[in-house]
Order: sequence, then structure tokens, then C-alpha cells
Amino acid sequence: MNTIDLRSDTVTWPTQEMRDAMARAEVGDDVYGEDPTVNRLQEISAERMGKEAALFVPSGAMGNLAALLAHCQRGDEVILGDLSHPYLYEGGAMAALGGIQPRTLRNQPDGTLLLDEIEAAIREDDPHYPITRLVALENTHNRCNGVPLTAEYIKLVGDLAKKNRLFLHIDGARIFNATVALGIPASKLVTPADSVTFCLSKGLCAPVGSVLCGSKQFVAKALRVRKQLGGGMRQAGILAAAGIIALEKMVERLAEDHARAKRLADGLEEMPQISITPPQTNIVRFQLQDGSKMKAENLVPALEKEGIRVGHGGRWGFRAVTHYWIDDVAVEKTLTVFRKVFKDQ
Ligand code: TLP
Repeated sequence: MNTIDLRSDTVTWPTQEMRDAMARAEVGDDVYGEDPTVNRLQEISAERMGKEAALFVPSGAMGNLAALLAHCQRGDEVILGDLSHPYLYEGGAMAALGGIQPRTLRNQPDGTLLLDEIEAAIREDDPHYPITRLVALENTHNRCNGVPLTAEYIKLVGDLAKKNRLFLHIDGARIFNATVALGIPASKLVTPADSVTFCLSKGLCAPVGSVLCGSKQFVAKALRVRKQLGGGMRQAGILAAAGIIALEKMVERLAEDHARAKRLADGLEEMPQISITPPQTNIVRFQLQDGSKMKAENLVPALEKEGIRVGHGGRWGFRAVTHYWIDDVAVEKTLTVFRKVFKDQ
């Protein structure tokens, strides 16, 4: 990459090994269930998540939406965080396309929802009310500094969901960042979930695709929803081939991204203009200190001029995400440029 692009781990290009595997991939029509490479990716994915079945989908957003549409009826209510991805960043899809009502609870800084608030939000059986159908968690939590949710916490939410006959869905777009940070296999982390999505196209570097996992019965429903959403991809083995490499070769190395995020955050923390929460995975979020001479709207263009790209979400502050294409040199160069930009202001 010519610029140092820290806006997201979605910007990652496929590795050479992925490109080679894509060129060689055996393919078939996946809408007929006949693409051997997609089938293999789905088997590996289900096995990794400890679920019966899996479905390859074009994006994380479609994975979340297909899960919600498969679990819920129109008019049902879903309990989820006010900083969760499906609530903030998926175009209101659950309401627009599913007639599903989001019931948001405040996300705590550690990405969790308070158990007593979940319990209090569950509707009584009364025709005045919508039916509470599902609780959704996000792991790692993007807006909450990429924090991983622990297996213990997920189990508590799972128990609460089960007691109240609710489904539990996990948006695990970056579930492998969580498993690497926590040192626990994915299957153990998502045991209580009825469904989980994870993305191949973020830190794992595949060009396209996510996988939705759950019981055979759930995945059969989700397959129908994927069709309704126009997500049948035909000779998708070309993409799945990169996904298989993502799962087999790119997971353990996420620890390097976490170490670089920490190095970046440590360096930024030394700058008096910046206030920062230490990252636990690959997402570094920071703000400009109150009274800083540098204005928020000027920082991104000033960095960009020097070949560094970071994300800026208005009042949410800034985001820098480490990934495969960001090496130690890129981290040091980023810190040097930040120092220069603050000095020049
Ligand atoms: N997140 C993107 C943006 O949409 C914000 C990013 O750059 O981080 N769940 C989570 C937790 C996500 O962070 C994302 C993507 C998705 C779902 C959706 O994935 P895609 O982009 O594949 O639809």
C-alpha cells in the first residue's frame, strides 16, 4: 500500500497466497449448493464456531440481517446496544426490510449490556407490546474500542436469553480478534449463541465475504433469506478460496496487529494533544484534547497530505485500525507524522 491506510481493517487487500488460491479455485453453482470450495469454507466455518451449519454471505451486514430475518417475525423486538453495528451502521435494515423494532440499551464502555437492563427490557406477554425475540451482542465491539466480550459474560447473557426463550445472536465481525486477545477457541466463546456471523474480509484479509453459523434448521431459514436479499453468488468458490486461507492462515497473526495497535496507542498517548483509551485488540480510538490548537476537521487532511489515513466519526472522535498491511515501520512513520502535524499547526 502506498499510503498508510488505518481507516479500517476492511481496506486490506488479499495476500498473494489468496490470489493464487482464487485463480485455482474449483467452482460450481452455489445456488444449487454445488460449489465445492464454498461448501468446504462453510464446513470449516461451522466447525470453528462449534455450530451445525454455516452459510457464506457477501458481507457482515447481510449476515446480521439474514440472522435477524431468520429469527424474527415482523413486529418483533430485538434488544441490542445503542453503539452496536446493526443499530448504527446498517442503514436501519432490520426495520426497513424486516419490520423489526430495535430496543436499544446503553452499551457500557466494555461493550457489554447490563444484565438487569436486558432483563427489564424483555416484554411481558401482552397484546399491547411487541414480542421480544432476540438479544444481539457484538464481539469485538467496534465502537467500544474493539474490546472483546468474555466467554463468562456471553454465558450470562445466553442463560438469561434461554430462561426467557429469546434467541442470542453474536455479530462476530471480528470474533477472531476476540479469540486471539482472550486466548480461547471461537467455539467456546460463542457456545451460548444461536447464531454468529464473522467476517473474512476484515483483519483476515479476504477480499469479500462473511459467514453466518448456527443450527441446521436456522441455516436453512437463513439460506432462504439470503436468496430473498439477492445474496446467492453462483461461482462464489473464487471468493471462498480466499476465505479458507483467511481461516487457516490469518487468524493467529492477528496478535501482531494487536501489538502494533498498542505501540501506536502508546506513542499517541505521549502527545499532549491526544486523549486515548488503551486498545485491547486492533482498534485504536482517540480524541483531540479539549483546547487543542489542532481542529478535528483539520487533522485528517493534514495527515492525509503526509500519506496517513485515519477515520474520523465527528463527535465519536478518530479511529486507527491496524491490520496485515501495517507493519512496524508504518506504525513508527505514523507517529512521526502525527508529531510533525502537531508541530506545524
Ligand atoms: N464495519 C465497518 C464500518 O461499517 C463501520 C468498519 O470499517 O469497521 N459488524 C461489525 C462489528 C462491523 O464493524 C462491520 C463493518 C460489520 C458488521 C459489517 O460488515 P460489512 O462491511 O462486511 O458489511
